[in-house]
Amino acid sequence: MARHLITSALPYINGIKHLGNMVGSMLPADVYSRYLRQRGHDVLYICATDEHGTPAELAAKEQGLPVDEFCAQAHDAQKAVYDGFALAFDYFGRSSSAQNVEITQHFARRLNENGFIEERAIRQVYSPTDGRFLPDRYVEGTCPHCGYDRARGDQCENCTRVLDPTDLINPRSAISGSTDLEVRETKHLFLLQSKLQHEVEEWVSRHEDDWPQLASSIARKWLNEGLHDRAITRDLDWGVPVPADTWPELAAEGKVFYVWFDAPIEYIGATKEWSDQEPETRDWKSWWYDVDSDVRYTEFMAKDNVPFHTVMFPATELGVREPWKKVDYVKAFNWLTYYGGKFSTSQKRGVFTDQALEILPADYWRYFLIANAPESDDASFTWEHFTATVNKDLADTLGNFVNRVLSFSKKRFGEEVPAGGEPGEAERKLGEQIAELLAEYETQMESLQFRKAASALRALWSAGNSYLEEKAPWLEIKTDKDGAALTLRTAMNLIHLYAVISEPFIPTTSTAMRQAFSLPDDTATWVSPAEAKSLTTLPAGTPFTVPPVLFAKLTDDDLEEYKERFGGEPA
Ligand code: B3M
Ligand code: ZN
Repeated sequence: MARHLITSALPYINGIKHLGNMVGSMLPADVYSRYLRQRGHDVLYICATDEHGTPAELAAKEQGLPVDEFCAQAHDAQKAVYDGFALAFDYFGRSSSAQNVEITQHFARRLNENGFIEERAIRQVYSPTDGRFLPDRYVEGTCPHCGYDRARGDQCENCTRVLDPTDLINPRSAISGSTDLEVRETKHLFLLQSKLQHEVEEWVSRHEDDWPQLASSIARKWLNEGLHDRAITRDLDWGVPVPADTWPELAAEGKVFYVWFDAPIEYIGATKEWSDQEPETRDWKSWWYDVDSDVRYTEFMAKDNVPFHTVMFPATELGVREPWKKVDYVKAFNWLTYYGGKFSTSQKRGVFTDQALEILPADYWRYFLIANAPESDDASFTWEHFTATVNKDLADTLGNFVNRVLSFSKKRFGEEVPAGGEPGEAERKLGEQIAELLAEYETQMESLQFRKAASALRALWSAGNSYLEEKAPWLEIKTDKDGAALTLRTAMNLIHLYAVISEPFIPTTSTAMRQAFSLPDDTATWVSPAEAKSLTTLPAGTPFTVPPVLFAKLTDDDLEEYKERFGGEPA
């Protein structure tokens, strides 16, 4: 079996993320990782907080903390939320780790030896009021491309174009708001991406046919515009230091690498953090170095991160001239909007992941978000849609089925899977339908089509409901007790099957469903369509308990309360 390396875009350290961040990177990566692990693959799912750069410094300043202390606390706070969402990372690291510093500096030295780094004097925005240079997000102003008036010096949030602080119209300091800015000369390292254009183009053309359209079209657009040489160092206190052995003068001036230079390298750095904890059993290099076809590498990210992952990071990896693993598949997402407007961390609008968990357990969110993932287009979050989906799919179709079947059977047959009856035409038809839908579910999961996978899962749950309605064991029992036992036993087999196959979406509920049955040696992590067909995994006589209601039905009052708290209209 192939080994699967999986990463999701590293969340910036600057604050708790909103639901849009969750659905565009970490959650689908977790669903996919869980699925592959269940299918018996060797999976390594790595993520980390992205701790350098101006976002970290600005957020620390806002909280009045030294930046290292701020990062340590904010890392733990984010990790706690991800645990709450049941994200099963193999490792969740920190880009400020010693491992990342080491590998980032190594990459820079190698790029330099290979002639892809050059020292250049550039003109940079300097603020006399703040007494410092203002890189990246330290400058805000109007985007020269789309006119958005809160564009940041590194990228315009509105049109996603990557910017240079000197591009901004009417620039102002993000620290003091001062518009008294000047441009001064300073020395920085440049990555000569223009020299790597052809190699990157050649590499992209070998992969883009496999990538989703969203990823390949963005990569193409960037390549067509031509790769520009980019400054990869900054005048900041916090970051990976420029190594003094190679650039003594810049190191003495305290220059650090640009956050987008070291952040993707942290995918490797975090793997080394993981491996350093148990070096006897975990080998980071066997995932990253000289392993081309042995490892399949899938990255998850929102569309604004695509240029960095399809073009710039590959350019870095190519320029290093060492056999570092490059991405095989880029799963990119559009935006999840909040009532058609933007979710925004910097403007604190929408539902944040910690707040979401205060309201309802993770499985409600996991299912809703993946079932409505912004895959082919942007998708809009509304409370109306959320509560309707929870009620229909989770409370009615799945939860109610489980409770109805188990409570009724317990009442009429006691606390063991009932014996009696022989499977007939209805069970044969059901088995075939289940096998077919399960095969469809597997196909969609394997092709990372999350919405379609969710539809297939929902259809599997619905098939159980249709069967139950058709057989109506609550009527059957009056005339044919064995028939009712068969129906309930078959339905319980479906519940066990649902427990296994729904795990990637709703892991906590799946565990509760599976634990309802005391099935000896219940260790199978997956059920193949052929096995599922017979619907006899769970034999008569298996003891069971009725779990508490799996999904609460949300009321009109709940809906009103959510809208009141978060605002239920476009911004
Ligand atoms: N932290 C941007 C973001 O969270 C950035 C991703 C880094 S991935 C190497 O959207
Ligand atoms: Zn713009």
